[in-house]
Amino acid sequence: MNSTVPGFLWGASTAPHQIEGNNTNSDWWVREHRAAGMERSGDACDSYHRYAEDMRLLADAGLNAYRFGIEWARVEPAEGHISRAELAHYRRMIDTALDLGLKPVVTLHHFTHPRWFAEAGGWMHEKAIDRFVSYIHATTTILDGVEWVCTLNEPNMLALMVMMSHAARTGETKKWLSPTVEGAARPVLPDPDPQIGLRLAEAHHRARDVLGQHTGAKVGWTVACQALTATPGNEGRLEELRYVREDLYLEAARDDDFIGVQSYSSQEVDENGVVPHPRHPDNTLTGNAYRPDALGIAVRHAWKATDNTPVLVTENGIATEDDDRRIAYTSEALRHLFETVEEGADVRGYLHWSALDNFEWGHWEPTFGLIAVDRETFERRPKPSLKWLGEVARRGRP
Ligand code: IFM
Repeated sequence: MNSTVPGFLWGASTAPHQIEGNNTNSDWWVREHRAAGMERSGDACDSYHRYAEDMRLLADAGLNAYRFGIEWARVEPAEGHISRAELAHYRRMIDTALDLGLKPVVTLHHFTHPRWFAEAGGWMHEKAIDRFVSYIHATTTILDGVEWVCTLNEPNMLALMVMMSHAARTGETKKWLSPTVEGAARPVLPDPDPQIGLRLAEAHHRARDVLGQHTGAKVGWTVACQALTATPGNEGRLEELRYVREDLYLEAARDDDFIGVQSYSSQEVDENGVVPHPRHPDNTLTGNAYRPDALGIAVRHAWKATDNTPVLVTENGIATEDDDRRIAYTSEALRHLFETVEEGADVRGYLHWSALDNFEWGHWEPTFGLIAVDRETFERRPKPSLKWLGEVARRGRP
């Protein structure tokens, strides 16, 4: 690809619970302190206090965008009580990004909930959507100047989490399984319940309406795109499985301003369902197959399934200790991404997961970051991959 895409966002992504630290009023904090076999987020990367340093590193490297989140558990610590101080904190983050020349891409929900919401029944409660929309309403007061807003992160993974928590609460299973990590160690992830998915889609649509009325932002949601492909003769099975895992969520984005594509690997579907990642020395630290080509497959499918909704790659990356491998993976993934641009897909940006090595939902081992973080001193150590991605960004093409 020799030409650049005007206005293309080149950046990195994070999520509040994974980097901020001490998100003590959230359901995930409670879970980490109760569930066996889970590491705790604790101080995480202390980005709640060090966000300006994080952003400066990205901007100095040459990136022009940063995706970060607003934490509902901080903004609404008790039902109906909105913390003006926490909203002001997130407004300072937005201003810092803008001052540094980074376009803020703001996520309003990334897996975590306030404790009160979870304890009252979470997404299964009849008032869940009203509660979520009321929080969204509160965030609109600080979104002036923000061009990109994501309502719910990976609603298809969230639906699985809701399903598992509900099953644990009702005694159907006692074991908590993290869809983001344990999925790779088990044969395959279960299918999310489409009823939960439809409920989340309704929440997204209502949030989108509120954001449309009160802000000038482009609004979308970000889907875990699994780049599923059929083995010969299993195209029908692929369609069925892909609907409950992904297409329900992509189709719900048809009237959105953009679709957030999040891609890491690819899996086949055969007559028995999704084929587990083959065990191979190349697998990443989360057990996924090394498949940089997944991004092209994911974007092509998302572009089609959303009826040509503009695409923003809101996550793509690799869990590895070897930074050369991160550069090789990302370079290849970008090559596949820009092939989709040449084919005609309207791709607006690429945000790498992740800016920092961070808390991978119960695990610290899988390191996805462009920047390493010393967990005792919180010193940031940019990796060569940050410099490399910054150079790609300055050049404007892979
Ligand atoms: O860390 C997660 C992120 O929170 C959601 N998408 C996948 C990432 C890597 O597993």
